[in-house]
Amino acid sequence: MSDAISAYPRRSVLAGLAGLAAAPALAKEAQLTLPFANGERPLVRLPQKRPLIALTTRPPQVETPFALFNQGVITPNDAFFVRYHLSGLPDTIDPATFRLTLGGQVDHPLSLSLAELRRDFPVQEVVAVNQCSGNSRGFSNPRVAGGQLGHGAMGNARWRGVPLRALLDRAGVKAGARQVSFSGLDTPPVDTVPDFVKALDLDHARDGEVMVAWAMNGEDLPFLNGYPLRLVVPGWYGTYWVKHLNEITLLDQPFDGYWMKTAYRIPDTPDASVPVGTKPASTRPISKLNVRSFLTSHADGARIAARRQTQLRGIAFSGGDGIAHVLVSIDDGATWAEAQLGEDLGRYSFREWRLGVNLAPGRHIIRVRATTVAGETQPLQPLWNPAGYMRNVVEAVTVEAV
Ligand SMILES: Nc1nc2c(c(=O)[nH]1)N[C@H]1C(S)=C(S)[C@@H](COP(=O)(O)O)O[C@H]1N2
Ligand SMILES: [Mo]
Repeated sequence: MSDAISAYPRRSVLAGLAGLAAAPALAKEAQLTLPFANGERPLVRLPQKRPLIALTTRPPQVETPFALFNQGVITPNDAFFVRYHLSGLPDTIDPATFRLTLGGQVDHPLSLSLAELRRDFPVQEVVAVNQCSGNSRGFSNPRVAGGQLGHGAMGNARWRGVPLRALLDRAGVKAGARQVSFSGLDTPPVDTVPDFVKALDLDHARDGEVMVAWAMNGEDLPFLNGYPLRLVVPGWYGTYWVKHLNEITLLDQPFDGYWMKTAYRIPDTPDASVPVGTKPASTRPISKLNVRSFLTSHADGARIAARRQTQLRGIAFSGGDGIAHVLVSIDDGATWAEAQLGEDLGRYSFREWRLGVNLAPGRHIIRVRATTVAGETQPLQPLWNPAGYMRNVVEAVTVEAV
């Protein structure tokens, strides 16, 4: 067995976090401009990360430069986005003394070391997209409050860990249990800010796919992506993917903490939207990813050789129904051609698509539209909600053939 625990370069994590506390780790590397008003952003280098697009520094929040998504369907660990709500990050986590507890409505409460977790339970892997609910919020029109993100608050990785169901079975869930809550080691800066706790219905928690993961793309989780353990909820928005997970609690009633009851809620309408500028009459917790697709091979404003074969390429993904097809238009949506799909890494993964095109000289507006096996597709006009969640409109990229 690869003993990644003792092999873990603990000192480098500690050193990295010491660096995080000291502002110079956030020294500006360069600038980059996202394509909306006030989109100027510094690139910063956080521990274990290459330079990424800074949103805030306390807590650390960075998104992935979009060009990276053209390099492959797996997002490298050092390029994976980082999102936190609370500034109280743990500054040291000792893998030798760390414990994951599982309590509440169970017959046998558990307190597991990392070694026990890896040794005593089945191990499973899934390739899945972690996407923030507010990914692409900066494109919302009219603008809405919240982190003004481009399209880089998403990433696709191979996660390895223990199915949550195995832990629940070991603890023995009591008959009255209804929900499971998840809490990590990060803490609010002041008592008035509620701790970051999320919850899933018991049936979802024990579906065999929700995982407690310790590895990402074959390595320990980067510290800022949740070392040593995080929840992985395939097909659901990143908000449920609790990092530095150390406390799982079985509840006999729905969890009503701030991060479920007040935050991360969407209009309770079929497409989670409301008319622009209005408030929803009622809301529900955000849940499953909607279907999205992107052109990654060419950025807005790119110049392409005219009257030659050009390969367009990109990605598509959904909340787990699988991508049925991807259509591409090079004439702003007047006509569409079906792209070829790349390797299938599973229904929660980014799926590559490719299409060869031959462009006449001039400007071309390229649009990409994915449809799932269940028949869900992307809207041609943007949907709107007050929090700017779940953007999945068919995006447009203008290129110039010369
Ligand atoms: N402990 C903890 N886990 C957390 C959060 C947090 O603030 N604290 N943010 C959540 C949100 S909203 C998102 S989008 C994902 C982002 O995961 P990443 O930082 O690994 O990219 O982490 C989730 N897990
Ligand atoms: Mo998020």
